[in-house]
Amino acid sequence: MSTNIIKMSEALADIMPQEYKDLVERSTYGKVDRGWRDIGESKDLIETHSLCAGCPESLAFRYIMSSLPNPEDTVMVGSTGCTSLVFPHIAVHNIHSLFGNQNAVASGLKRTLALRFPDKTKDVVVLAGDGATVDIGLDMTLQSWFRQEKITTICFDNEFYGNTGGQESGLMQKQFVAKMAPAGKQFDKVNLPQLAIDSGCHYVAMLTTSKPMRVEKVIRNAIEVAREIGPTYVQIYTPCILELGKQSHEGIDEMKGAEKKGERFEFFEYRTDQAGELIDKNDAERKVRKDAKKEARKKAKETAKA
Ligand SMILES: Cc1ncc(C[n+]2csc(CCOP(=O)(O)OP(=O)(O)O)c2C)c(N)n1
Ligand code: SF4
Ligand SMILES: [Mg+2]
Repeated sequence: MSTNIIKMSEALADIMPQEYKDLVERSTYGKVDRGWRDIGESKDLIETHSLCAGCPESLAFRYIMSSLPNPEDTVMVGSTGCTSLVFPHIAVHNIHSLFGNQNAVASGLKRTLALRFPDKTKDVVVLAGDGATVDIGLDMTLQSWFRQEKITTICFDNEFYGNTGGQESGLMQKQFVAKMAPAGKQFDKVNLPQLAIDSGCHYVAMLTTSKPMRVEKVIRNAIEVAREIGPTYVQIYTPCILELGKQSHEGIDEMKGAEKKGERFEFFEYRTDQAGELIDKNDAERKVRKDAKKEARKKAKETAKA
């Protein structure tokens, strides 16, 4: 299959911004073992997206995009919210679903792609906010897990409805007061990772986006397990710096604080035995490829010297 995913109309080429040209020409399609370290040389997301400056959602998006194991054969499913503002700026096939319906849409898509392309591996990845995943879309989210759909669900957890000005969500922390939720949250954050485990997910992780390598590994694991075994769930803290009254550079510190031991976003990972076996096997294969590459580089250097 061609890795030529997005194309520029020749008639418009002379007026397209350089950013868009870079996206067309320098995406990392076709590269095995891609990851966040490719960000400097490649491009999967336009920088001038419409999120607030410094919003951690943009960081998380970038790490996820660079970590998709098979971007040329991936379809992402978004939902209404701040996350959806980025989808028009990415170089991966994507669908915008009605708010809350994302896991139902992804389920149908996954099944259709399996029928249409029986000889291919097509990954379907949902990426939606906490309001879409846990509140209005909870039924669709859980039912897709009950049905063991082979899809990955990623929730950008900013602990409220960001896009509509700050309403309470099930993932909001207790006693938090938001602009549109002045009474303060009366009960604890819903434990969705536990619900995901109880609902049949084979790989579940909760993390912040402060450590790119961690995001890369988690995303890769979640997608590869979903591809072979069944549903997976990843919850990433992407604080709304606007609501928290933080400067654009302060998102990272907020995430580092929230992932400390005992804090609500301390790193958590769960794998079923079957998922664990697959992850170990894939890691071993990756290591063989990495060592072979290292050896080839060493040999090339020696040859150049001689
Ligand atoms: C069916 C439907 N209900 C409600 C809305 C209004 N709406 C748009 S975005 C949003 C909240 C999004 O919150 P979340 O999913 O947490 O994403 P965030 O903006 O925080 O990233 C709501 C309620 C809508 N667009 N469609
Ligand atoms: S409102 Fe908050 S979550 Fe939405 S783009 Fe701005 S900083 Fe990010
Ligand atoms: Mg939200």
